Amino acid sequence: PIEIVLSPSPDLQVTAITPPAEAWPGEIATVEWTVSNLGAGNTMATSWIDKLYLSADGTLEAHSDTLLGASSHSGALTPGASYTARRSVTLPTGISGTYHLFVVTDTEDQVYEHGAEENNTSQVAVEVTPPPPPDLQVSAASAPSTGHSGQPFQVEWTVTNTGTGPTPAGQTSWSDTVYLSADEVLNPGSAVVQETYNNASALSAGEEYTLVRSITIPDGLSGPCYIFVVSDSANRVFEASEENNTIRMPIDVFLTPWPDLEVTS
Ligand SMILES: [Ca+2]
Ligand SMILES: [Ca+2]
Ligand SMILES: [Ca+2]
Ligand SMILES: [Ca+2]
Repeated sequence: PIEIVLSPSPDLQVTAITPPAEAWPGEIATVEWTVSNLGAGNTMATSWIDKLYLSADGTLEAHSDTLLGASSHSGALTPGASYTARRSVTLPTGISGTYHLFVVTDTEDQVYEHGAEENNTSQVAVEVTPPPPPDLQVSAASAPSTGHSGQPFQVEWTVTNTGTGPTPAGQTSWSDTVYLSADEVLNPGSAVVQETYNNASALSAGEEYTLVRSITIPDGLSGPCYIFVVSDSANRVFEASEENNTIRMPIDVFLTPWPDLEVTS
């Protein structure tokens, strides 16, 4: 009689999941997971797919839960061997509370695991919390202390996110406005110059950008004036403080003499 012996089968399992250190709605989060072959045989297939899902409850429903990402693994696994993969995913916006992060290995069943196909899913709980707010401030600015009517001058300013969180993924564009005014206190309505510029970049906590722009003083203006630089002047970004976005610099403006025209011939 011929005895048919099944060759030993592999058994893939997700043996560890490291949830993101910070899970903020709408932001990028990094997940790490380990897949081990706990069976007695090699995987015959040398590549397969792992998928990451986010579920509001402890039951994975692949058709309705959020697919965060899919990762392709390549390389066979011998018995007892494992690999650790890492992937950055974007969490859905507008969620908060306890969620369940599921990792499923060999989602397309490329690896034959004789009788051990049902244990390929693991999960960890993830606490999704609102991110700490950013705080935009004009942390430095420079401009000449004197200027002349009708002439340009350069203003340079640095915007720093002094808050504890990033500018949110949905609030990456804002504007900075430079005003020139005779008023000591900013009153946009009476400013003689108002120029608005797009931010240079979104800012993580502690990051900054610097802009340099040329402003032209109106003809006929003279006297002590002030340059105001206001970051996020249209208030597009929700911040820890909205009251600290303005910096003021004095500038003495002199009338430019009319050119002295002479008939030379
Ligand atoms: Ca398995
Ligand atoms: Ca399988
Ligand atoms: Ca601010
Ligand atoms: Ca703001």
